Amino acid sequence: MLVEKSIKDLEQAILNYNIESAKYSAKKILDEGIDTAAAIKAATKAIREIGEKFHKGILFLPHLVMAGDAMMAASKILEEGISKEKRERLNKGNIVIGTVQGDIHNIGKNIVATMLKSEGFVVYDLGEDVPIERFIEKAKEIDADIIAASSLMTMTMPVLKELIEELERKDLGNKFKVMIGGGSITQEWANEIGADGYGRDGPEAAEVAKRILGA
Ligand code: B12
Repeated sequence: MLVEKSIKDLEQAILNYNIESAKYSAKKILDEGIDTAAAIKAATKAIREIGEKFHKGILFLPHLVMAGDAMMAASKILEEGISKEKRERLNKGNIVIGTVQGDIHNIGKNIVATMLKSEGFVVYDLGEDVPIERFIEKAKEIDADIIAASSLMTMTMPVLKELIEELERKDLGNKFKVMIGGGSITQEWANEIGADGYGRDGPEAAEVAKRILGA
């Protein structure tokens, strides 16, 4: 079927680190009116495959970064396809997302942000190296439902704990739910620090956000 072909093409473009082809497939997906969430799920599968090969030493860092670039180029186009009107109609909740202070990894966080958007959340992306105060300020400003924080390094894991402690100190622990993820994060760590949710990847992050908000 035509629908499946465009999604497969996108998956293949990422596996081939081909930015132009990823963009082309993303545009086709929009033209054909295909569900962007399905497209992002497929792209995440491709990135995961690249990640696994990287872990096994079959692929190297440049491959991962190039695949990430192809994924991000496609995501940007897919995001444009989610119209403002659709976002407002769908709005399942407001989410502030960022990578914690001291950490500049953003590929995974960007994927999660795109997935959340395509599932109907309004997402405010604060970028990388985000101080705790900035997460909290923005969450207050936009009346967020969830603060989603990414941490890729063991060194920055404690920042997530500090974020939750700071929210409690400010008596905001019940106001903003906290969802965490990233390479160094586990469900055990989420339980230990009292996070409201943990997601292994983009699609799971969207499921967890829906569960947290009962959306
Ligand atoms: C790419 C990469 C880089 C790139 C980053 C490019 C970029 N724009 O992000 C560059 C080269 C810049 C880089 C730099 C560094 N890196 Co680096 N990097 C990686 C690498 C190879 C892949 C990360 C990645 O993008 N994975 C692919 C994405 C798709 O996966 P992901 O990030 O895990 O995200 C998914 C999930 O975790 C989840 N998720 C992510 N965030 C969130 C958030 C929420 C809320 C939820 C629910 C889910 C979720 O969903 C995502 C999508 O599926 C990892 C190794 C690895 N195997 O992870 C090392 C790694 C993370 N880096 C590491 C290190 C040490 C560094 C440096 C300090 C190196 C140095 N000495 O300079 C610097 C960091 C500087 C800093 N202050 O941050 C270490 C961390 C070790 C540790 N455990 O502490 C790792 C593990 C490598 C290693 N084995 O040593 N790095």
